[in-house]
Amino acid sequence: MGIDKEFVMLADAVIAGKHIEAGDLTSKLIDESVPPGEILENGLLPGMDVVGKRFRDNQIFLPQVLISARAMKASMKILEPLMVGSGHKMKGTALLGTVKGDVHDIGKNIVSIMLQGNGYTVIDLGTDCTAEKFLSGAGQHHPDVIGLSALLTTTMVYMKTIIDFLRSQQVSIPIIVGGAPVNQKFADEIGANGTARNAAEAVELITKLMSERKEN
Ligand code: B12
Repeated sequence: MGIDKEFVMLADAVIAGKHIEAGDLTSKLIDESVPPGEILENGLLPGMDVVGKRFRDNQIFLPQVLISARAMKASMKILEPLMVGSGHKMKGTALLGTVKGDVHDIGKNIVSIMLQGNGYTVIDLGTDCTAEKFLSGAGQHHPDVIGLSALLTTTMVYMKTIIDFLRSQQVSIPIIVGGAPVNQKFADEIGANGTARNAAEAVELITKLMSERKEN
């Protein structure tokens, strides 16, 4: 069977929320030496994209989205160790979390995996994170960058609260923001040090911010 057909089958498994099938297809593609990044880009993300559009158009409802998310996560669990790699010198530490009131974590987890795959250490605070949680995470782990994720227009506004709070507590490291509703204009308005539309761009942004910090 052609790889393209298998990508379509994987996307379909995510759309239908078949987590066992999604896991099996992912393992099969790995066995066929397909790079994990391609499995993510060509199978999982297109599947989740369809889910998002159907949810937006009221063709499916929350339970279906949840089982699709579970299928996506079953596959990501297999891809993650392969994408993260090991043994090489770490470039820096990123502290990531989804902001208060928001439980969406698939995108943040992909950013985390891509960063780790590119030699960064990631401290993941999880979802529904308050400003205080980011402050204590920063104090404990001394990250080089903090990344805030939000998927809801109602929770993205809390990003400004977090940034203002961290700055008031003398946390001066770069803070970046991301998630589907976030754009450059919003990032500028709330005083973030940058934003990225996807995980690959997030890695580029963080690498750029790190090299700027080293220069100063
Ligand atoms: C899956 C999903 C869910 C799942 C989440 C499961 C999970 N564990 O994450 C569940 C079912 C729980 C859910 C719940 C809800 N959801 Co929902 N959900 C989605 C859906 C379909 C996909 C999101 C996703 O995972 N996308 C795939 C990932 C890979 O993309 P991403 O998150 O954008 O991440 C990428 C970039 O944004 C970026 N990025 C992400 N984070 C960061 C961070 C940094 C620092 C950087 C630099 C970059 C970056 O890189 C990522 C990787 O490339 C979206 C639709 C959509 N198209 O976005 C709706 C969506 C986000 N949900 C929506 C809604 C309304 C809800 C609910 C309020 C529904 C309800 N009535 O209860 C609840 C809210 C729960 C809560 N309090 O958070 C709306 C939001 C509308 C709005 N404008 O606010 C959306 C847009 C659907 C819609 N069109 O109506 N949801």
